[in-house]
Amino acid sequence: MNTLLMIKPEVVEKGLFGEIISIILRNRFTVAKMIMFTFDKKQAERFYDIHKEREFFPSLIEYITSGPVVALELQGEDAIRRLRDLVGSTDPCKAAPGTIRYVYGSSIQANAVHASDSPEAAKKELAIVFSGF
Ligand code: 3AN
Repeated sequence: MNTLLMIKPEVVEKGLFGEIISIILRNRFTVAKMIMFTFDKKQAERFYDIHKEREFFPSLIEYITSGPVVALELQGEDAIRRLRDLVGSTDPCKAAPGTIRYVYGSSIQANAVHASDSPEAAKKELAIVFSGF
């Protein structure tokens, strides 16, 4: 099952998305699709709908629509689990050294990247991001 990696706006703005793509490629993932785009509000609300009752939801939507993201559909052996391991904990302060969020994350919200956490999430998120491609 393929998975989604999304490089978040603050990393794209700093011009660091190439470093993250290099890490991905060096860890034996294959890029099936890649796109740079800016979420509109409706698309972001659908993407993060499981969090819609959380107090941080409005702030999360504002942040994720604040600038372009780079999204990659990745394939590879055990891709969903391996990518989550490589990405690290949601909170960069708790992420293990060597993980992407340990190196590039700034806060629990601006945590550098998103990675699908289950086959169902991957299917839904890939459909939202790559609809029409
Ligand atoms: P993950 O991205 O590790 O799967 P989720 O699904 O719990 O983590 O959270 C989705 C996104 O919501 C996070 N990447 C982060 O940007 C934001 N988020 C999660 N928890 C918080 C929080 N306590 N405060 C602010 N933003 C949060």
